[in-house]
Amino acid sequence: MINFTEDPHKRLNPLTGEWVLVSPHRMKRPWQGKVEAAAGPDRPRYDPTCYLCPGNKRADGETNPAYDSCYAFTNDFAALLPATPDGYFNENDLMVARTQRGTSRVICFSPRHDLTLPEMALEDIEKVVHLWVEEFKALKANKDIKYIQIFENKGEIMGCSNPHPHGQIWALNDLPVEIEKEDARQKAYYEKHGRTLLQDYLALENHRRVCENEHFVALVPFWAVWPYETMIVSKRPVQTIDEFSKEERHNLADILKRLTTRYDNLFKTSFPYSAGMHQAPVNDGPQDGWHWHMHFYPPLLRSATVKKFMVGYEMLAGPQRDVTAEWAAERLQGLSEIHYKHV
Ligand code: H2U
Ligand code: ZN
Repeated sequence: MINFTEDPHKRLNPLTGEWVLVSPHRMKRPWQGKVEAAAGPDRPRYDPTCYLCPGNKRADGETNPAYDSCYAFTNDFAALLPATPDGYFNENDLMVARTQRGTSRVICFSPRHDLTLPEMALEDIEKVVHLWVEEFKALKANKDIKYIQIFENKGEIMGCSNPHPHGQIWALNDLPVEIEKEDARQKAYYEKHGRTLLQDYLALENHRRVCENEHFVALVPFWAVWPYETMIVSKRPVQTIDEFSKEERHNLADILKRLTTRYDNLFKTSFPYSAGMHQAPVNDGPQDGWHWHMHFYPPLLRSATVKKFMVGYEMLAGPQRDVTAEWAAERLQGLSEIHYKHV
């Protein structure tokens, strides 16, 4: 037996096989819980110096079209290049390297410089979902590509270079580290049980659901590391985003808007995070066990300005948290789905 609100314990992340140390008794420390709105100045609808705004020149000299919904282009400073030849290096299994090939796309969510996902109209978020699907399909058509990472890095605190609402897609000929872990765990679970790991987790998880609609659940996973970490999981065990029906895509836009609105309302600030989808590898045979989901990793702890740092024990030994996943879920459950700027 574990007293989850008293006993220090560790929790297993079944998707990665990693553990998080939870120290719930530390929640009894004096708690200020104050809401300091980080006073970011209101941004203009259009910024002539922004390289993502419609009609503006980018750093490499290209000009964005006068786009009026969402817009994708190949990253001018892509981390991966399409023509890198195969290369492998191994010195006594101690110095090992291999070349990586692929591409990187930038996705502008909106022509409006001043918006973010939660502030965008539902039908405009739906257009972003459709664009993700189109991009995914186009990237997958290249048989060299084995994995497609769709993500958003939001907020200065996350090192995001530009406040214009945007995300990225990196596609490459190999499986990244996090995907390798989830790939092995999900496939092993499926082999043993004949159902996906997340299908069975969803069936168990009632406590930590934040919000849901017909096709998706947003929840704080039992094994969350970041204070307000969440996941969006599809109710249907779909492997990749292009398998979603029109109705599911609409529902994905809905759950994205609702979850990110709750996030903004938590500290009455444009809530920073790194978020991204995890989905099955492509062009690499059957992927039974893979279940589409999206992770949100927000760094904020107590207010708009107090950030959690993964340092000390966490850097050297393993992740740790004080507030429990249940506590965080309860706070997120209690928030409005009307954006604080709109009330
Ligand atoms: P992040 O802020 O999430 O890093 O995304 C911005 C990306 O936009 C970044 O990867 C690219 C950067 O390389 N970029 C361009 O492709 N063209 C530009 O003119 C500036 C930035
Ligand atoms: Zn802009």
